[in-house]
Amino acid sequence: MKFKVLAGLMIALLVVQGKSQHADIPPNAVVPSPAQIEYQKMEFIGFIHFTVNTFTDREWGSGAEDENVFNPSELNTSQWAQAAKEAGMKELILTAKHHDGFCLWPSKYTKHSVKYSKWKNGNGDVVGDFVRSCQQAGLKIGLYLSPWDRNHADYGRPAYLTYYKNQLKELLDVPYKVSEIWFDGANGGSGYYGGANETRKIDRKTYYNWPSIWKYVKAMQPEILIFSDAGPDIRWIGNEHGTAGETNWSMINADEMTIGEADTKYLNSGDPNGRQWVVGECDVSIRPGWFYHESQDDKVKTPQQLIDIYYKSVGRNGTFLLNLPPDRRGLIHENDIKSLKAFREILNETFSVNLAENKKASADNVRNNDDYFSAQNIIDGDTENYWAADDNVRHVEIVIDLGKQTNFDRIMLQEPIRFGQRIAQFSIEAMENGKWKEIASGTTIGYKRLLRIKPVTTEQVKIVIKKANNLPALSNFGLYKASAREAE
Ligand code: FUL
Repeated sequence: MKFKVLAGLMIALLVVQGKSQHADIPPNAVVPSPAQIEYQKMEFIGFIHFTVNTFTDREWGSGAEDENVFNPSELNTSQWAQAAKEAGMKELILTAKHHDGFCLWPSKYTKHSVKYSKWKNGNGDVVGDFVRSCQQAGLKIGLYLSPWDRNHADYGRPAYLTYYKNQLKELLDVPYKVSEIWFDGANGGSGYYGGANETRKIDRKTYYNWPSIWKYVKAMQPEILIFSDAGPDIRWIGNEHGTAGETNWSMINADEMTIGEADTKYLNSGDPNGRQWVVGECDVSIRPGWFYHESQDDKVKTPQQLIDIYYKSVGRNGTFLLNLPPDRRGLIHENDIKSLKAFREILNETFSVNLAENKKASADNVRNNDDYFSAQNIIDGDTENYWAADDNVRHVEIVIDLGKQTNFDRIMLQEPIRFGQRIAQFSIEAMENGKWKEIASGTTIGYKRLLRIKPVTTEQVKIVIKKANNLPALSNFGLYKASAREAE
């Protein structure tokens, strides 16, 4: 009896609030975790490559570097965080330890760290400073701890794994949230190895026992997302140019892969039949190298090059991870900041006005003919609600009436990925002289798809969904006019 009264009250409350209850669409078998959805929504994040290499002018340190070479003159992690924030990045990932083994925090387990350098007389802690600066700027925190360690005497033997786990504990068993941990695929080979100066090969399949490391990491940071060639949460996109495939599924069969021996083509496009949701992350440096080299001061990517990468990463269902390597002062160089700023301005100019917003949308199929799934949902400025089709429908046309002749050259589509990734083929048409004409086409959409086309002027646009692995759904659609500066 009590239950009935309570249920009645709850229904009354929903009615008063003007809400009705609807069953959402049935999800696919493979869907992202809430943390993976949050991750994709960030779109743009940053990498900081900084270590002894910055001072020795190398990309991979040998492990034999004298700790004293690490001596930034004006290190300011707030400057990094500020630059990242102003550029619209939502997270920063720092190389706490790169392949050379030098630790940017005073690790208890080695003498190869900031503690044994001249910098701040051994009292400095770059990781600590970095964490505080990210927190102050409202950025999520990510850490890179190279599995390969060219300094450590035990690398290649079981004892090194104890060392590696101890380091993970130092970095992750902390009272704040670490959002991402980066496990690089480069592994084994020549190194200093405590003076042995030899080549050490490891068995990539077994040496690290990755599943046990992942478990260890998640016990300390339950919501952390783990990056590697093979996930389990975030996958490498298969190249270091920051570009996802034109077709990019968020699913792969990660459980069949070996970290460090990945099939880069497979990673680049994902797998429509993949059993795990493993988001693609598109990493690239703003300079030719991952570490700062003075000789590359005039080789910083232009704002236009960065924009191009944005379309090929975020615009292809990936996350854009851009590296900003601090210089020997410990600051992100002026040239990099200048390019980054212009990149953000151009993006803002292009995407500030959605020319389709609040126009009229109608679909030839709306699930249950219910307004909850109305086509209008894709252009109402709300990215959470969505349009969806009936169970057996795979081909749908949605017409957007813009009300007047409108000129645009950028198109944006989004799927409500919490239900899985569904659409496999689509095209966009425009009404020209009383006839529909195809102006763009694509395969996957996923979290976000951006298309660049030649300028079109029309009053009506049509989205044609041609193939999907389940009933199709869309959460957002946009038409934009690119900033003239995109082409500078
Ligand atoms: C690679 C590393 O070998 C590079 O030095 C860099 O850290 C890049 C992001 O990943 O595998």
